[in-house]
Amino acid sequence: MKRRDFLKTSVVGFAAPTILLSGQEIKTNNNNPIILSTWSHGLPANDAGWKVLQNGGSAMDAAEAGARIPEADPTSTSVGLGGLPDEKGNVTLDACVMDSTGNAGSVAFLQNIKHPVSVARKVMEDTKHVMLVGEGARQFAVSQGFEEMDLLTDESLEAWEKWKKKRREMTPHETHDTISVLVQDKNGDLAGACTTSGWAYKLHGRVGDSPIIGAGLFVDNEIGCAAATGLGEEVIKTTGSFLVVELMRQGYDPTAACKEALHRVIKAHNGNPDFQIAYIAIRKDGKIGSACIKWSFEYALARGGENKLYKIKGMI
Ligand code: SD4
Repeated sequence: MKRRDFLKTSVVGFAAPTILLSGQEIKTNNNNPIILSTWSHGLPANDAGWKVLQNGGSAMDAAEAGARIPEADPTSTSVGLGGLPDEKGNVTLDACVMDSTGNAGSVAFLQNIKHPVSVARKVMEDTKHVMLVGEGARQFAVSQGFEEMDLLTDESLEAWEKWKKKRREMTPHETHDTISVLVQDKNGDLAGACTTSGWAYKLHGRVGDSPIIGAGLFVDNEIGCAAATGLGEEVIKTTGSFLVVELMRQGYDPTAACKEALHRVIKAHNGNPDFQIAYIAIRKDGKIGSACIKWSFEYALARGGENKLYKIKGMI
């Protein structure tokens, strides 16, 4: 059976498809760029990324430009400026990028810098490392000319002060808004970016999945790319985005791959987890997919001159 026919017919539900050892037969989607982002702020992120693509920018340029939009938006309460702080009132940020060459950069537990995604890109391009954290990441950002600023807004300070009185544990689902941006440019190359302030009122020092390559984001230019939003601890434990890409390599279609990765989490929680995870994915041939555990999830898809929000239902 030809690979193309196999992809059309093979994957239904959670049945394991025949394992194909290489994704090299997946045809490349050329001249039909795609930007796929999490949540409704993915719409303005996609617009920004699209402009970059139109001006000849790469998939990586577009993913970074897209992620910077909610980072700079004070009303986006889980990303960058205005992101809800940890339990001590510190805004601590996680972000990563991965490009079509398999190169990656990441920052975690970064404070006082509005655009962690751009710092992550600097780590990728201007250092020999993949990941910088905390004070070291901040010092690196400053050395690269990033401006330091207080990321608490009047609103996020007020919300934190209100929370402090009761100290009720929030789940990432209650304060969701992590932005993950996946891009396929006109050459068919893939890249992604992911940025967040993470779990609102988390323990000081907590780092989620979003800066962890393979968890919050993974790109394999031969196969596809995937990214996560939701409860980072559970995404890390299942190496979620890497798993989605590997499942696509094995022949799962993008939505089936997202579902299978989530199915493992659901199974580990006796079929009824009380938290949300959602994945988005683009396969090299331009097919996109998404799935979420429960409730609903929205992704923004820009393709062929349109940029639209799609709502999907949870698996359970
Ligand atoms: C985290 N995955 O820090 C992030 C939170 C998130 O939508 O995605 N919220 O665990």
